[in-house]
Amino acid sequence: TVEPKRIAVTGAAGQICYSLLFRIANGDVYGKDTPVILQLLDLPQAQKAVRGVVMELEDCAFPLLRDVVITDDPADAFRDIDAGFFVGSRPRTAGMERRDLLNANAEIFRTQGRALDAAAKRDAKVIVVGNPANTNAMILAANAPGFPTENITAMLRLDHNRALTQFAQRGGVGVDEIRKLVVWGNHSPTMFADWRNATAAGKPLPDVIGDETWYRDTLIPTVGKRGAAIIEARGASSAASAANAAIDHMRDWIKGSDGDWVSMGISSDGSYGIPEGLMCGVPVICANGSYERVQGLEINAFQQQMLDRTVAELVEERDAVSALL
Ligand code: NAX
Repeated sequence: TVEPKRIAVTGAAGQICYSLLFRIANGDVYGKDTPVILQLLDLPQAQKAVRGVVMELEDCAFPLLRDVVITDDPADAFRDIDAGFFVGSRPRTAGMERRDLLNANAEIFRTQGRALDAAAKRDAKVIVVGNPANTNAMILAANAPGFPTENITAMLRLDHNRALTQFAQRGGVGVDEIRKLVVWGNHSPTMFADWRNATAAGKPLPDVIGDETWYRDTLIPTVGKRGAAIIEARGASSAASAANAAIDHMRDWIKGSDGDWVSMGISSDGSYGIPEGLMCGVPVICANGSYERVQGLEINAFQQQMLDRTVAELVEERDAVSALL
């Protein structure tokens, strides 16, 4: 018998979790042989709504779902976890400045970092989805000094998946034929979808598409503004696709990425001139339950310019919350 995995999910009453929890309970992260226990965190005023979602989880009769914990206490939510999906965060409300938003979230992730440090297994894998995801992940790591920083990551995978489909449609290839794509930087419109090393069915992707102007002037901004386009069309922000990206990120980290690159926000070691400690999207290869940053890529002037822009934004965010680091 396989021991159940304990998985904390924050923001459990929210719209991303309305998709995410069902995917986890279905075995989409750890696989169909591994039972799971969900440990759900949300604010006190959202507890009733979480109980409603749990009723629906029960009504799915998922064979792998062994137990569900519902709590508003981070220490209870993170106790002995193997994995944590940090989805909950403070949304921007009318009249709120960017700095206020950064600070409100920094407070949340400071508290949760301390609870993670006190309660989680040291080898737990953490993904931060709640925005500003990269900076929230950095605060979480800074406030969990006894927890390995490499086990805390930020989600760039939705941007990565968005770029994959845009390239595949333009190139007339399958999404699964594209490899070695990366989205660098911040999960924000400054992120940089980089095709330089990518291949489609074994051929260089830039040659397959053969239109540098389209890449620079259409692809990059389309991916950067995709979140806004979805809000405009749907009247609500990306939810099922965000949940799917979080599942992809964690499944690949646990099971491996089969030699392919995936984009993950990880704590910078200074590679590519990215200041140490920033949680920045970079290319990684996942194998044996961990990830390795792809090293030694040659960066041309255009890539450098795009990287500089998104890294500058991460530095700005870090400076805005520096008191909580
Ligand atoms: P919702 O507003 O539907 O849900 C958020 C939930 O978090 C609510 O139930 C709220 O009560 C809870 N929450 C707030 N503060 C909390 C705290 N301190 N502890 C525990 N729970 C708390 O948002 P949803 O659409 O689910 O999005 C969640 C977050 O993901 C947002 O910050 C959003 O911006 C972010 N996203 C990040 C993406 C990424 O690629 N990194 C893409 C999708 C999404 O926009």
